[in-house]
Parts: sequence; structure tokens; C-alpha cells
Amino acid sequence: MSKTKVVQWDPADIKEELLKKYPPKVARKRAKQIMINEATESEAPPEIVANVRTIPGIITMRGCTYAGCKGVIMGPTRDIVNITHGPIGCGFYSWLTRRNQTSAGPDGENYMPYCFSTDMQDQDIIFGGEKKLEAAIQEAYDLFHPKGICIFSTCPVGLIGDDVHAVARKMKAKLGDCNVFAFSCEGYKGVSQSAGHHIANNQVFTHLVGENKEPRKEEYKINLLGEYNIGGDGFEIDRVLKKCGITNIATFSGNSTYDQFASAQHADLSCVMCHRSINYVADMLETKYGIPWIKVNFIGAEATAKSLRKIGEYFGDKKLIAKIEEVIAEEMPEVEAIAKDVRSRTEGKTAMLFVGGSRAHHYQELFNEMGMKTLSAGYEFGHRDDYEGRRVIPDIKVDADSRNIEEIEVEADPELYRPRKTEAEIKALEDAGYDFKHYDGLNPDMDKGTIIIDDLNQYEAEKLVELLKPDLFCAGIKEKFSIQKLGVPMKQLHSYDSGGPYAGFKGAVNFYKEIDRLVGSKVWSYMKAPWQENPELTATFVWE
Ligand code: CFM
Repeated sequence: MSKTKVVQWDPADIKEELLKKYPPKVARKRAKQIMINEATESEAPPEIVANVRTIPGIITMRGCTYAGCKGVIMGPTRDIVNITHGPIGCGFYSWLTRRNQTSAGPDGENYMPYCFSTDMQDQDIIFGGEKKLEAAIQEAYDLFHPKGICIFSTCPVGLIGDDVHAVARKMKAKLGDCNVFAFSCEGYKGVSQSAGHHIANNQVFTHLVGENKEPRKEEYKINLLGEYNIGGDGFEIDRVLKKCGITNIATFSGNSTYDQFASAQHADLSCVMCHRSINYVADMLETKYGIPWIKVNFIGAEATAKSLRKIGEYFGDKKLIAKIEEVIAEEMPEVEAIAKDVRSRTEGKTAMLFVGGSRAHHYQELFNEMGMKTLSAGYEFGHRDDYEGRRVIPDIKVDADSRNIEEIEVEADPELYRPRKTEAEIKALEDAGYDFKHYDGLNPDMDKGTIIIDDLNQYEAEKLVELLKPDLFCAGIKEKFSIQKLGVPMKQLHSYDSGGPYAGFKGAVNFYKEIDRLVGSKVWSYMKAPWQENPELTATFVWE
């Protein structure tokens, strides 16, 4: 790869380059998932195709439905025993690899260091695995006496037809003091982990939210939805919230407990960080209990300040608003000093971000604060609303894959439904520019002419890097080494490599320092694989 930078490039040429090698049918499909941001001045931005099956043969970055359910939503809860019903690999590879941290708290109840699995064998596939599952639940109960046990289905469980829900019901009745429930989150159930989020949202809402009836007396009670405490992000956010005097009743689900979920209905506002993974719970909390929700983002110091102010404005209490301003004034000077220092080296550097269903958007805030420009970005499994904003939801085509995921009916609770604001109060806030239930998505925040790509794959990732030579590429472990081999620094934005937290004020400082070092390092551009230095055999493919 040449070390000279392409300064001028035409996004249409780049798109064409990416599609060139594909067979025509594949190219046509991929063309709808590669979008030049707001290509035309006059027309509405083109629709992006998202949340559809990856074309067979393409090496996707996506994960499976089980990963979204067990790994993402339920996994970070420390005092629920999460049993993977399936072959051992599914449980093992989803065991702490996401770096969702936890603090055991005064009760010390923490099952996260354990990997619970039924370890299905050939004979269980042939004769059925229900008995083995029953025995596993009993064993976990006898050993730990947890408040809850969750069962996660892997692909073979769905294929052989084990009734995990019947087993869960039976064991819940038998054990008496342990909430046992199951998830039909077989890996193949949806087109990505996104389906697993939805399945987890439904089940945790049905079986757990609202169970703790004990009223809560604290002030300014919120739920923090879609924060998973990766690399300690949630610890930093909780520190800031506490300093402001805001009570976080329940985080879904970073560093969370059974009781947090069970008490979520006591909050007066739901703050949604990751819209993709948890918007279903936000909506259901509103429908059933009358708790409004707003979109927040604690990635980026400015974004954190803005989100705190948004919470303050909702409660509308002078004492809280003053405290929030005091906290921001106290935290910002350090952040600004470091930002100013790194900016002298990072200004004008370029990045690409291809992560999950929200970080490819949120992290652009941090890069902006460093004066860095995002050339290209996209989600692995975002839906159209995560790109184009929630206003497109009514136009989203429901296909067979989405129908596969249950839509549950939720109604206002006859006793507990209590609108937190009157219609007039809501209207007054909205008239003043306040947005409820609103998310604008990634597209409006990206520059014109940048390239937005859904479900980027291995081939396109390498091609993009080759053509645009970014100063930094952000994705996950599957992409890490191939990008570094192209001579470009790579930062994992799922697990944060071994770093973090990056949320809140202290997190922003961590991020600035780390990215400064990464984009300033020349080491990757000196790298040459042995076969590049001394080719032993050269050949061409038949199509070349
Ligand atoms: Fe939400 Fe996440 Fe993300 Fe996600 Fe994920 Fe994750 Fe992610 Mo990896 S819940 S959509 S399914 S912010 S595990 S903490 S980093 S892909 S961008």
C-alpha cells in the first residue's frame, strides 16, 4: 500500500470500486446498503437498506441472535444465573469476552465469573435436552440460591424442539423462590444480534420488570437504558449522575441486578443511550407505567453535558438544574485542557467507524471534539431508524425475518399507570424544543459526501482502507488484525481493547489520550508481511 494520501476522492467512485468485484446480483443488493450521505441537495436523502439478511458467502461482521440476547442484554446482570442451553462453545465464547464490568456490591452476589452451560452432547441432540436442562437449573439453584435463573436457547435447541419455556415454568413452580424464565433466542432466529435484543427486551419486561412494589423515595429518579458498562463506562456515568443528585433506579443492563429490573417502574424518566438494543423496553415502560423516554448520549464530554441538561430540563427543578451546571463547570476544565493539547496533533486526522448499532454514531462526538473527521461509518445491524431517524419507522417494510420476532401486547397497568407529566406539561416542553421518544439517527450528523455502509464486510473493509487510507479504523476483534496488516492503526470500539471507560467526562479524557497515541504512531505503516518483502511465489487469480 502506498503511503501517499488520497486527499481528493469522489464518493461515487469509491462506491463503484467497492461493488466492482461482486457478481451483478450481489452488487445490486450491496448497492442499496452503501449510501453517499445526502448526495443531492434538493431531494430527501436516499433510503438505506438495513436489517436484512447478509448475502451468503460474504464474511459479515455481525453476530447472532443468541449473542444479542444472552451476551448483550442479560449477560451484564450480575445476580441472575444465565444458563446457556446448548453445546459448550456458545456459552464459552460469550463468557466475559464483551468486557462488561461489574461491581459485586455489598451483597457480593455475582455470578459473572461463572460460565453456565448444559454442555449438550450428541445424545442430547438425538433424545432431547429438556431433562439435562432441568438438572442444570436444579444444580445452579442448589449451589447458589439465586433470585433468578435465565435460560438461553442456542441453534440446536430450536432445531430439535426442546420446550425451554415449559421447563422454565415447571422449575419456577418447583423451586418457589426463584424466578426462572427462558428465551427463544436461537442464533439463527433473526438476521443478526438485533433480534436477540428484541427477544430479551420482551422477556425481561414480561417476567421481571415491576416485581418490586416497594415505593422509592429518592429524588429525580431515572432509568438508564442501553448502557452496558463496557470497560467501566457505566461506573463513570453513575459517578456523574450521583454527583448531580440524580437517582439511577435501573440500568439496562450494565452492572445491573435483578432488583434493578424489578424496580424500573418506579422511575420518572427513561434515558436511552443505545437506541437499537433497548428502545422496546423504553416504549413498554411508557405504555404500561406512563414513564416518558428521551434519547441521551454519554459518549463525548459535550454530549454528556447536553444529556445531563436534558434530564435537568425534564424535571424542571431549579435545585437540580443548578447542581447539574455546577458539576459540568467542575468537570469540564480538565477535559478541555486535554482536548486542546491533543487537538494540536489530532486535528484533521480521519477515522472510519463500523460498530454494532449505536457506537458508529455516538463515537463521532468524541472524534469531533478532537478535530477528527469521520470519512465513512455504518452499523453492523442497525435498522433504518438508527440511520435515518425514528420518523421512518412507519415506512419500514416488515419482512419474514422481522415477523419471526414476537411483538408483545402491552397495556396501561390498571393500578400502576401514572403519567409522569400532564399533557400540558409535555406540550410546554415540546414547544420549547424538547424531544420525547425521538432519535435522529446517524445520517444527519455525518458530513455530506461521506460514505455510510450497512453490514460492512471483510472485503469492503479492506478495500475502503486501501482507497481512503484513514488515520484510524474502529471496529471489532474480527477486523482488528487484517486492518493492522494494511498499515493502519485499529481501535476496537466494542471491547475497547483493554481500555476504557470512554463515557462521561473522565472517559472522554481517556479516549483523547489513547487516540492521540494511536494516530500519532507510525509503527503500523512500517509493517510488512514476510511475503510482501520476499515473495516466494507469485500468481494471479483466474479473473485477474
Ligand atoms: Fe448497543 Fe452496545 Fe452497540 Fe449493541 Fe453490541 Fe456492544 Fe456494539 Mo458490540 S448494545 S448496539 S449489540 S451500544 S456488544 S455495548 S459494542 S455491537 S455498537
